[in-house]
Amino acid sequence: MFGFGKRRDVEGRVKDEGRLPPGQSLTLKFPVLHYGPTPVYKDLSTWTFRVFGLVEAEKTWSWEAFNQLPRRKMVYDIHCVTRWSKFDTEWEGVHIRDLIEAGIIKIRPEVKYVIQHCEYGYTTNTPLEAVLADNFLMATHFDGRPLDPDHGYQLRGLMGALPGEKADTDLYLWKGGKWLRGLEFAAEDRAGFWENAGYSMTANIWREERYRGRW
Ligand SMILES: Nc1nc2c(c(=O)[nH]1)N[C@H]1C(S)=C(S)[C@@H](COP(=O)(O)O)O[C@H]1N2
Ligand SMILES: [Mo]
Repeated sequence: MFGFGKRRDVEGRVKDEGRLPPGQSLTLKFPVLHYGPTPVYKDLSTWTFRVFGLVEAEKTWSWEAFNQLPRRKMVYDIHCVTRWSKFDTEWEGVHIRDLIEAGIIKIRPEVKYVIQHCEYGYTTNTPLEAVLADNFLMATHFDGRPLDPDHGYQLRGLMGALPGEKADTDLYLWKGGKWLRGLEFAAEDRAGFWENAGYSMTANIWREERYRGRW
């Protein structure tokens, strides 16, 4: 079939380019993966985004104020631990390093980890380097449009790999929390939702760090 042929062709190309991590295969779709229900936002006036933990001053933004923050467009290859990968995906949103460099957020020197806090108590833990690297974006838009509810509307953490650049900070997609409501800066690592269910704390896609322990 045409669809199948195209999938295989594109997979062959990204594989030749060294962009297909071990154990992954390409999808042209955009699967939806999460635990629990999708939040419905009826009233954006009650939505807040909060930065807390080891910061000089805790901060809270309204949706309106969040949209005034400096923004970026990024292109990522995204890799799900359940073995699908999607290439050259286009996102727009806010990057934490831009906020730090602009003095909008001041983190303490002892910070080593960032915990993303999402609706319904979903959390995921990431090393500070991955969040400060280009790999992590707090995304409001995918493919030029606001996120679909199932993909994280109205804000999601997005963890992806820069096309063609292998980095230690290339992590699996679950390290991006959908329906993101806050970031906690921490000195110690703390397992999040999927990490408590057995997923890897470190989640490097090139080393296939999928699950905790060795099995
Ligand atoms: N809030 C929340 N975010 C989440 C999850 C979840 O269960 N809850 N699952 C993660 C997992 S396991 C993956 S693979 C990606 C999937 O993102 P997608 O549904 O946009 O493809 O979201 C991640 N973010
Ligand atoms: Mo996942």
